[in-house]
Formats: sequence, C-alpha cells, structure tokens
Amino acid sequence: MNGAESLARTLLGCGVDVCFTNPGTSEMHFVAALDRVEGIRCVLGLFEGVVTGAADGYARMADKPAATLLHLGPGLGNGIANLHNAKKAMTPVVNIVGDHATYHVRHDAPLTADIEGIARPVSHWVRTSSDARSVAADGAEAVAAAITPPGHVATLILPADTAWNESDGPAAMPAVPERPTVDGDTVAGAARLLRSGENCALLLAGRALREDALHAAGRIAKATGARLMCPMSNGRLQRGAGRVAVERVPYPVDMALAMLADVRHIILVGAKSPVAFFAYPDKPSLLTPADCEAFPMAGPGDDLLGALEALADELGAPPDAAHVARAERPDPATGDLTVDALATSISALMPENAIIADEGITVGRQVPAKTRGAPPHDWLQITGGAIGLGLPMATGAAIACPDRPVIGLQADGSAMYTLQALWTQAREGLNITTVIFANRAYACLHDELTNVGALNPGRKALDMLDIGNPDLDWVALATGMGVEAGRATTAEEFNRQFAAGLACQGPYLIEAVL
Ligand SMILES: Cc1ncc(C[n+]2csc(CCOP(=O)(O)OP(=O)(O)O)c2C)c(N)n1
Repeated sequence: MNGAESLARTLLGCGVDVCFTNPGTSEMHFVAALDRVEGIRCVLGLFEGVVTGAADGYARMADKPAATLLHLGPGLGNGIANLHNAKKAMTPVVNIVGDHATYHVRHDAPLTADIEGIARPVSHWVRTSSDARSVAADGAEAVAAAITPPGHVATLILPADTAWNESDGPAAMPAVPERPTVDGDTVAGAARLLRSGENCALLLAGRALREDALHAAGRIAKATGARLMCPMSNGRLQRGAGRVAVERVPYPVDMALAMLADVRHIILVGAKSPVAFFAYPDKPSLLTPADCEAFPMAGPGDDLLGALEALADELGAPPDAAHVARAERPDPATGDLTVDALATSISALMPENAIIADEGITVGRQVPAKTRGAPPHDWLQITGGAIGLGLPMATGAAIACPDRPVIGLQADGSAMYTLQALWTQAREGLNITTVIFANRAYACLHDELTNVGALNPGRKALDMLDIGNPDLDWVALATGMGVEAGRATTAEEFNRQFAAGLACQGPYLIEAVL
C-alpha cells in the first residue's frame, strides 16, 4: 500500500468520509487512492473557494470534519478566504494539500511555493509529511487536531513521493481531549453576579447556541431576568418555534451600543467580549459600556452545555425556560417585491427543519426578526466577514444533511465570488433553494462610505459600489451550470417560485429582483 492509500484509509478510519476536491498532478496518487478506497464520497468543486467553503458548511452540520484536497500553494491560496471563515467559526476541517516530490522542491519548478507559509494564518495545525511511512500517522493527527474542541483547521501537506512510496498501512486515531468541565467556583461566581440585582447578560457562542444549551440558558433567564445574547455572526444557531430565542448583537455600531448600554455584567459562554466589525472615526471598538464587566465563564472549547446546566442548577432554576419563541408566522407577502416582502414570504413558506445558509448581507439582515416563530431551523452565517461563503456553505450543508431542505439567502455581489458552487449543487443533485437578493449593488458598502465619514461620493466611487451595468442574469448563470432557475419581480411571483424550489428535489435558484 502506498502512502496515499494509507492516508485515505486512515481518514476513513477516523470518520472522515467526505472529501471536497480540486486536484492537480501532485495529488494524482491520492486521487487514485480515493478511487480504490470504498466509503469516501468525493465532491468536485470548480474553484478552491467552493471546496473550502463546502467543507465548512459540511462540518457545521455533520459535527465532524470533511477533508479537502487542494493543489499546492496556489490551490490552497484560492481557498483561503473560506478557510478564514471556517477558522472563525471554529469548524473542524482537514486540508490535504499536495506538493512536489521532496527532491523536486529545490529546483523551484513553476508551482513551487511556501505552502506552509500560505497555510499557517488559516490553520491551527500545519505539517508537511516527510516520507510515505509517516503519512498515515500525520493524517490521524490532523484529524485529531481538527476535532479537538471547539474545532480547528488542520492542514497536512503531502509531497508527491510520500504519496507514491510504500507505506506501513493506515494509522489509528490518537486520543482526542474531551471538552473540559467548567469548575464549580467559576459557575458559583457567575451565579453571584446573576443574583446581584445588577443588569446581567449571557453572551452565548459556539456550542452554546444549540437547542439543549439554549434551553439551559433560558432557565437561567427565567430564574434571574438575565438577557440572552449571541454575537452578530455565528457558525450555527438553532432557532425557531419552541426554542429559546437570543438577541443578536447588531452589525451597526450605534445599534449595538444601544443594545448593550444597560448591561453591567456580561457573562461570556464560549464567546469573546463583543467588538465592532470595523473601527469608525469617533466610535468605540468595544461595544460594551465602560462600566460593564466581562465575566469569562467558559471558553469555546469548554463543556458549554454542562456549564449552563450547572449554572441553572446552582441558581435553583425551574425546568422551564424564558424567551421560548412561540409558533407564529406571517402570511406570504403580496404586491411589490420589497425587502420586507421577501423576508415575510420566506418566513411564511419556510419548511420544517430547514438549514438556512445566510449570506444575505444587507437584505438578509431583515429575515431573522421575521423567522423567530417559524418552524425550527438551523441558521449558518459568515463568521469571518469574507464574502463568497454562502453558496459553498449551502452545498456542504446539503451533503451533510441530505434529508433536510437547505435555503440559501444570498446577496448577489457575494454570490459572484464562488458561483461555481451551483455546478456542484447540480452535479450532486442537492436539495438547495437559493434566493438571490438581486439589488445590483454592493449596498452594504454604500452605507459604509457614509459610516466612515466619506460624504458626497463622486461617480468613480459610486461605480465601485454598483454591480449593475451590465445586470447579472442569474437565471442564465444558474441554468448554464445545470441549476433550474426563475426570476421574480413581484411578491406573488416570488411565492410561486419559492414553493416550486422547495418542492423540487434538486437545486433551484430564484433571482429576486429588488
Ligand atoms: C473577501 C471579501 N472581499 C471583499 C469584501 C468587502 N465587501 C463587504 S460587503 C461587500 C459587498 C456586498 O454586496 P452584496 O453581496 O451584493 O450585498 P449587499 O451589500 O448588496 O446587501 C464587499 C465587496 C469582503 N467582505 N470580503
């Protein structure tokens, strides 16, 4: 068995059974090994940003990593923005990056690059295998590093000769640490603050945003009146009717400051103290008021569910929770296709147990308030601010959860970064309904121009923020990649198309013209 096959068998043995790929010559032995090893699903992406974003979406929903297969430094480089998003989401990802044979590197062939240097900023763990006999153990360590809580990006670089030379066979997974328990004194300290009578908020992130942990937080809120909050961008938030709802710290700085103005103690459960997305002249970077104290109760890798349950018990909280969202949703909108109409209709028609891949940017910000009481769903966001995640993330989520409907809420400018994901959706027959918010602009940047104090912009500046002229034809783009599509210009048309998209088994795209 060669090194490549020992690695493929090791990955499978460690539970990694999906590989998002965009290979080249240096990865051919690994491609051949994946072909030989039963049980690993290989999914081709036509750009590496699709590959890495799909791996992120997959792991957020599967709760285990996928592998990626990337071609040397340039291939990895193309995938960096979405690895950055994955790293911020604390998503486990195992990157396998091919390299030249060890003896070939010194000749500086065209594709030679500092792969470790490219990998390091977006990886928690980086290693280049030295020979075919160590590849399997390196691969097992990469998986262990990726799944060590809360989740990490691990990058294993595979020189071609380590793939084709003889190996010692697959390696077993090393021990992976459990999430540490938060100690009793820390829990008691949080309980003291919550009993102090001063305004307290729990800021929940990561694993604390799953239904069971939210329920424990809701018990704490019921017992103490504490507010429940989450960061503006989250890897995966479980929400909808019957679940404990949390307030999201808003993106606009003034709104965030107003939301947090009365908070005296912010208890951090897997979260960092909230900071502004960007600095603006004359606005603070920290969003909590000066007299607010942060209490770091649990880090992202700690046992957040256990910590919240221990805190609820310490407080003698009753079993029922506050802030449980009631089942309620509007009727589908009629008339003009405004942003409000879109949000209303999405909420009205969303099916049970949906996964929302949200890269809706300015338009998408209107949807969460409307869907609070919609049927239970998972909400996935861009966590690292690097646009171009939405379509790949939806793709990966649909591969992780083939029995659940995936809805992409997708701003048009962001969609253009990685639109090749639509081809993967068609090829794999994925159940994804993508709504393109076709406002023909980088609308968010129009707001930002004002926010940074650059007033009275001229033609040249405005042209950098508009993506019309020519308008993108999303129906043609989607159908050109094998995805059925339609255009909606009224609410009624949108309602029909959205229902049709949800009813069809494969991918469907709606260009919602705003
Ligand atoms: C990788 C990357 N490049 C550029 C940006 C800067 N950026 C932020 S929002 C945005 C435009 C968003 O436009 P669109 O997706 O159409 O959403 P809208 O603002 O119109 O709602 C850009 C270019 C970014 N965040 N990430």
